[in-house]
Amino acid sequence: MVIVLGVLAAVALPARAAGHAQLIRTAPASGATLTTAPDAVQLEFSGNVISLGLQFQVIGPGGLATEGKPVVDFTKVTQPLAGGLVNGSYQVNWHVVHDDGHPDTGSFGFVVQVPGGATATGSPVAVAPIDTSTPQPQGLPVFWVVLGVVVVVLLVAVAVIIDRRRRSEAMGP
Ligand SMILES: [Cu+2]
Repeated sequence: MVIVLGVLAAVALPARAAGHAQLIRTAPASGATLTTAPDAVQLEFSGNVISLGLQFQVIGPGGLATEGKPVVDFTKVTQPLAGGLVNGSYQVNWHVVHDDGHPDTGSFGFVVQVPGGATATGSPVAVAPIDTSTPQPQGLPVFWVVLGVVVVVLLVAVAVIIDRRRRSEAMGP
């Protein structure tokens, strides 16, 4: 039994290390036609997603349909939608970062077709594409560098003063 488990682990571990978590499910499903307007879009991955670098766009006939920020719950990311979505095609563009630090991006579409539902009025709203570049750590602000130098200079000055006092006390009568 132990040997069997060991062999299984040896086979399974490299396969797991080879790639990060995959998207395993979306709600609504890709290509779905819904007769009830959804109140959220949810992605489910095979591994955890971190709360950093999350970007969601849900673009419908009336422009952006998202409301509020996406929420991460371990392997699931939920993006709330505005109420009363009009009928038409919606495109979801997403960008997440897996817990191994790798970014992941994708898109899918669904159709809202509520019987007797409203349609968009006016011309479609242009939406800029999401920024899928990996967030880079920002450079150290000058303020903190200057503060660091000042602190070091003060510490050295204090050390010198203490050292002089000790020496003068030692040389005293
Ligand atoms: Cu990865």
